[in-house]
Amino acid sequence: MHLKTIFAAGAAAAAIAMAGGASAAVVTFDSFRSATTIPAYGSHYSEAGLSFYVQSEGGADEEIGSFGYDGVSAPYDADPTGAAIFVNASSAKITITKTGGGTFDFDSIDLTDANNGQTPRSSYALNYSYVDGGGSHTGVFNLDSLPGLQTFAVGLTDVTSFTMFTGNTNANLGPGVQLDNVRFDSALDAVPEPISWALMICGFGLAGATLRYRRGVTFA
Ligand SMILES: [Ca+2]
Ligand SMILES: [Ca+2]
Repeated sequence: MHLKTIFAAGAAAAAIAMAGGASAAVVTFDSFRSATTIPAYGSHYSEAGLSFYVQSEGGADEEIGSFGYDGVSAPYDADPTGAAIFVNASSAKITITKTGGGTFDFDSIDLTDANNGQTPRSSYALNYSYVDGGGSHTGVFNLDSLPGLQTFAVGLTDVTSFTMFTGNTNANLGPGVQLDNVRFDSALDAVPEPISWALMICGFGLAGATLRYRRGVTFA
């Protein structure tokens, strides 16, 4: 193998090992697709390392639903080939946490109002709050009134919990919501996995060997 090739291989192996500190994932909710009806799925759902918990703002359990079926509700279904979930209860909240505890980096989420633009809403402003290493914060997703999902870049790191407030009553204006494609990075602890260690040692070893060889040639 040519020296430059060896050096590149070593550097690449080291880079792969360094990149092993986080794993990107996406929650698609596609397991909600059903051929027959609109099921209610209870208040808890977990997929790909994230957990979703739907409650009233007072803390009582609420239901997750999905239009993900091949029936008359097709215009309401924001993901025609898979499924999205909806929460349309009055004054409900959807809390996202890392399954099993810890923090996650929240990259983006796809949203539309609960009826996917099929009926007018009193508001399209979806309020949220979240907790990260810097404390509690609030914000608003401003949804459009059109059918179809919008992707909202969130770009938050080290999030402990992220809560969206569905509103949809006069007392608490809001769109209800359908959500899909929650993209996140699950920060693995600083300790690399064994395969990463092997790649890193291999990478640094090759790089070191290359440098030693070059030094030998130069100063022989
Ligand atoms: Ca989906
Ligand atoms: Ca929309």
